[in-house]
Amino acid sequence: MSLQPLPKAHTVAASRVLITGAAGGIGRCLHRALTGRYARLRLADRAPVEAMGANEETLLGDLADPALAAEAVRDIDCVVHFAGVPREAPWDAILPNNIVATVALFEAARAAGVRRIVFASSNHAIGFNRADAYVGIDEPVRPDSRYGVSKVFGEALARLFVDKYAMSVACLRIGSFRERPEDARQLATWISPRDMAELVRCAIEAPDYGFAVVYGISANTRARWTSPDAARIGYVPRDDAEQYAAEIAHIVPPPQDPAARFHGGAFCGLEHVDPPEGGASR
Ligand code: 15L
Repeated sequence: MSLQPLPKAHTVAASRVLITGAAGGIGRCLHRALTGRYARLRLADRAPVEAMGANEETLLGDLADPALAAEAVRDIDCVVHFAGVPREAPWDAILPNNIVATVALFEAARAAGVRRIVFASSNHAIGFNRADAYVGIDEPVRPDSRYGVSKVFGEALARLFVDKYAMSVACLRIGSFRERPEDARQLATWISPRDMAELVRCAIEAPDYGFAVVYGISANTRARWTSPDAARIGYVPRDDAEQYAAEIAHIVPPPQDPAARFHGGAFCGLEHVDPPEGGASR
């Protein structure tokens, strides 16, 4: 599916947008979709990014450095924060990249008067909820990994910045971002590139919404995550993983595997130990 740039925005509150993690998989998708849409698009990453238009700037460096974070947010209306380690990793990777850098960026944004942040959270913030139950945004968080803990941390930071500093922060609990879904779990968790770009566009452009948590999934027939806040930012997904069901519905882990029992899939199986017989049940 080729992704066309979205048409230019004429009447949006945020006309100067920063995307962090712009060289990553989702970052590149957002860049392609949003190029030309805003008065300024700044693209930050530790890896080089190539500008696509005259109104684009690139910034190379590590956001855990407060000076770099301050430079990244200067004269920006909306920060779209997708930088960080996108998978499970040791603490010495998660702490600097997903926690220290997120704090540095949020604090820099606040100090610079930025009013809005779009935060790339993840379904792994709730991954240890049982797969046979629907999960919305009021269930307790149950991270399934150190990576998931970093996303819970980011959501808590977001809540603080909304309640204390009256900013708008959207936490997008992204599911499985792929060109097409690859297994039975992703029939529920998939988000297409087109819907991903639309979700972020909505979070950038909607009127002030305070704190919002929205699952980043397409309009999947088998979806098990519910997003009442989606309507508040105007997100209406268009794709549905179901069209691929015949090819992939048979790709399932064994029923006793944690990957089958919990929402977070394979992340739940990593280092997983079942409670002893008669112990606390999950
Ligand atoms: C994520 O948060 C990861 O970044 C991605 O690699 C996928 O594993 C996805 O979640 C998922 O749950 O499928």
